[in-house]
Amino acid sequence: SSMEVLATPPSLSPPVVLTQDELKKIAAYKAVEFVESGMVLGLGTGSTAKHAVDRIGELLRLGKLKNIVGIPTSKKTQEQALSLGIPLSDLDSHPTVDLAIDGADEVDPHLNLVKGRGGSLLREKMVEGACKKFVCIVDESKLVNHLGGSGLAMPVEIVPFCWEFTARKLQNMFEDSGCVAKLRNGAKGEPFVTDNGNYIVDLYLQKNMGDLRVASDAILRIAGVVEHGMFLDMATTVIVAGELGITIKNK
Ligand code: ABF
Repeated sequence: SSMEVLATPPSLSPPVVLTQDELKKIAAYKAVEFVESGMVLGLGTGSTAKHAVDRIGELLRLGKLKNIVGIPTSKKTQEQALSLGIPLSDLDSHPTVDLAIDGADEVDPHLNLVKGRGGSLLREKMVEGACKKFVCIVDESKLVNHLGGSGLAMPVEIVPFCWEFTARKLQNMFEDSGCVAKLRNGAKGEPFVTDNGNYIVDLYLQKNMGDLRVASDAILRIAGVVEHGMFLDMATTVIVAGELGITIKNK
């Protein structure tokens, strides 16, 4: 007897389930379609942005992109870009950036972001604040209704000097939201140190912090605070990769 091979009707074929990393890569590759030769590019940090930087390196190597100048948002991305042969510069030499591509930890319906769980929020905010276009790339798990309401951290970069004093001020400022401020630790339990030699305090909130602009201004008025991870009104486009496809949201 011979074996009969039956073609499975498409409607009965099992759904292809993409991993979170595959979704990140899909969003990243889509964003790189916005890159043109000659651009000054902000290069993001994190596992999603890493795919975009890899892709930019690949297109340069293939000669499909030319004359790119990359502005990295962290030492880690700087190393990655150097290993890919992407020419690099900085904001001192290139104060205007054409396009930045970077990930996020949370995205709200107004395209406001929480960033900084990867620890690079200060350089990201400087570079992305200098961009004509900032394309944020995420998988659908990053979508939230309210920033900081997901029980996850709202990161704040602070100077190491008397960090407990600054952390306490932050916690007290948001006590109505049930805020607990925790110093972020590195792999060996020592304080995590940012690329800029600072510490990070993660704010864990039980309720969202109300008006984000008011919260942002209040945090920045504390003297020991360097910057926080709320990126309000900065993303011009958010590319979301989900199981059902890609969604592009524009400001
Ligand atoms: C950077 O990387 C950070 O702003 C953010 O904290 C993080 C997101 O990482 P991933 O893409 O790995 O989720 O974009």
